[in-house]
Amino acid sequence: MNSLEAQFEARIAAEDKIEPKDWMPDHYRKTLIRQISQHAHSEIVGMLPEGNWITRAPSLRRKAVLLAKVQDEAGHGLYLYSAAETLGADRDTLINDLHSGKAKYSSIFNYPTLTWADMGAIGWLVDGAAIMNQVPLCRTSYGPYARAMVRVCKEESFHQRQGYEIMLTLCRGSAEQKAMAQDALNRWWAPSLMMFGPKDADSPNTEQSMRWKIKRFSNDELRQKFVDATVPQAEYLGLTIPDPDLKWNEEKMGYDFGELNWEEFYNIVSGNGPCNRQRIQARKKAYDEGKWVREAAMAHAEKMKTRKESQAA
Ligand code: FAQ
Repeated sequence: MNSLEAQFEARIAAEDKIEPKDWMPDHYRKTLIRQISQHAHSEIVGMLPEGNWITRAPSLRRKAVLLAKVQDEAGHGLYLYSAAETLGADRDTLINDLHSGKAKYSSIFNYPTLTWADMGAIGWLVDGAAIMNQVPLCRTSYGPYARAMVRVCKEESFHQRQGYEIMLTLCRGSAEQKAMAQDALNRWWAPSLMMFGPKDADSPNTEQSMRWKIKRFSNDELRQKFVDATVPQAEYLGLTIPDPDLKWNEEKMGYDFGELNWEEFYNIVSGNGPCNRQRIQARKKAYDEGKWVREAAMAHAEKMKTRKESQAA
C-alpha cells in the first residue's frame, strides 16, 4: 500500500468524510459513481409508476400530495446526479447509459401500478424500504453523497407517511377498499424486499463497500430490519403479509421469512421485467422533449458568464 492509500484508509477508519478534491482509490470512485448514478436513475424512473396516478387521484388533496411526492423524487435525482458529477462523472454519459440499458436502476420500478391502493403500498413499502437503506447512507464516507441523503431521507419519511395514511384509510373503509389494500400488499411485498439487493452471499460489492463505509449495513441486514419494522405496521392495518413462512423467531428477536424469487429479480435487473421497456421508453421521450429546456438553460448560463466577464474587464 502506498502512502496515499494508507492516508485514505486511515481517514476512513477515523470516520472522516472524503471530499471531491481529496485523493481516493480509483475503485472507490468507480463504486460511488455506480451506486450514486443507479440511485439517481432509480429516483427519476421511480417517478413513472406513481406519475401514472396523478390524473386519477381520488380527491384534490390526494392529487396535490401525490404531485408533491413525485416532484420530490425528481429533486432527489438532481442532487444525486450532481453528487456523481463531483466524482468526475459526466451527466450526459450517465443518462445515455440509462437509456441504452447499460446502467441499472432499482428493480422495484419495473412493476405496474394497477390500482389506487398501489399508491399507498408504494409509499408505505417502497419509500419505507428506501428509508431503511438510506438513513445509514447519511453516514456514508463520501461527503456530498452523505449530505444529499439527509434531505432525501426527510422527504422520504413524509412519503412513507402519506402511503401509510392511504393504506389506513382504505383499511378502515369498505370491504372492497380493504381488499384493494390487501391486493396491493400481496403484489408489492416481495418486490420491496428485493430492493435491498441480492443475498449477501451473492452480492459482489457488499464486502468492499462496507470496508470503505460506503455501505453501513449489508443487504441482508437491512432486509431483516425492514421486515421486523413493517410486520407490526401490517398488523395494525389488519392486513396479512403474503408469506406463509413468516414467523417470529424469539432467539434472534426478529422474523424468519420465506425465500424470495431470485430468478424474477435477476430477470428484472437484466431488463426483462414487466415494465422495463415501457419505463426506458418514457424516460427517453421525456429527455427528448426536455431538450429545448436544457438548451435554453445553457444559453442563459453562457450569457450570464459573458456579462460577468465583461463587467470584470
Ligand atoms: N435493483 O453487489 P450488490 C427509491 C445491482 S430509491 C436493480 O449487492 P450494491 C426512492 C447492483 O447495482 C431506490 N439492481 O450491489 C423512491 C449491482 O450492480 P453491478 C434505489 C440492483 O451496489 C421511492 C448488482 O446488482 N436505492 O426507492 C438491485 O453493493 C418511491 C449486485 O448487487 C438506491 O439505489 C436492485 N434492487 O448494493 C423513488 C440506494 N440490487 O455491480 C420513487 C443506494 C442490487 O452489476 C418512489 N444503493 N442491484 O453494476 C444501494 O444501497 C446499493 O447500491 C444496493 C445494492 C443496496 C441497491
